[in-house]
Amino acid sequence: MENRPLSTSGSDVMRMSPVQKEMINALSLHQNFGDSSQPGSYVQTILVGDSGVGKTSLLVQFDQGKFIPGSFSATVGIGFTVMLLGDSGVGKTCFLLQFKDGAFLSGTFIATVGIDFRNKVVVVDGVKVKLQIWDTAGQERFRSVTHAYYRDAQALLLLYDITSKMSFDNIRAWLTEIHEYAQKDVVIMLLGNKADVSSERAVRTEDGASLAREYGVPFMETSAKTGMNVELAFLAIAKELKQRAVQSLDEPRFQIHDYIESQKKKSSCCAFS
Ligand SMILES: Nc1nc2c(ncn2[C@@H]2O[C@H](COP(=O)(O)OP(=O)(O)OP(=O)(O)O)[C@@H](O)[C@H]2O)c(=O)[nH]1
Ligand SMILES: [Mg+2]
Repeated sequence: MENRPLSTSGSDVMRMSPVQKEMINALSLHQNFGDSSQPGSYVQTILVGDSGVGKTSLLVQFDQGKFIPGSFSATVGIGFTVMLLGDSGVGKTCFLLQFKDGAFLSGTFIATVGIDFRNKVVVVDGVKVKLQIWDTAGQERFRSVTHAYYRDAQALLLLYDITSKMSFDNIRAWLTEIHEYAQKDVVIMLLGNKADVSSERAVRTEDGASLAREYGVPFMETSAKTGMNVELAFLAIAKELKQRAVQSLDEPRFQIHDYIESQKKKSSCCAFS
């Protein structure tokens, strides 16, 4: 397949062909997929074409209503699906919004119904990696809906709330469920969210770390409010998935545990330690 010179200009999207515009319309229809609590009602659309024709730009234009100019970097694979899991109220939706828009929604808590999704393109080692992030409802009554989506996820971010012992105690049940429904080689990361609320801490950092060690998954504490470690969690996942997709022999294997340990910010206070 031909590789075009590495440049794309803002006028590319301005000069969108009728076919491309039609695709945007079709994609919009797909996004309004109606009752998101119904498994199987999500329609997947795959953008195909030569490297450099503008597939990722088209997706970003559709998703964010803007064109990001700058140097072209090729996309790895057709994108990866990341699922957010954990009890209701641990902060999954806020975590996703912080990553996607850099914003935090404080105030009234609106529980997610069924499942929702957002796209984000991240650049990892000079290549674009598309993440489709599924935000699931933590409430028990939506559990069967979530089960239907597990098999399509390449990575799972499993969250608990450091101010809720119960959300931490339920992590074992979540992991059992994951082993039952998810792909065998799914990338899992355990996250102790709301690390900014140190005065109400109910789960020690060491307890999170030791549970993660027991299951052999990476761990860190995060805050959807301050943004602490939010981007790092997704970047580490993207790096791992990208490495799996295009592993070159001369490249040393990416070590997600080491990467996280070297990059993560620790929460400033820990009530029990
Ligand atoms: N202080 C603080 N509050 C947070 C944080 N993350 C989420 N919250 C608050 O916690 C509540 C629940 O957040 P959501 O993101 O809606 O929870 P959820 O996990 O999506 O819940 P479900 O959709 O029911 O599964 C909201 O009131 C948020 O404002 C955080 O990192 N720090
Ligand atoms: Mg939610």
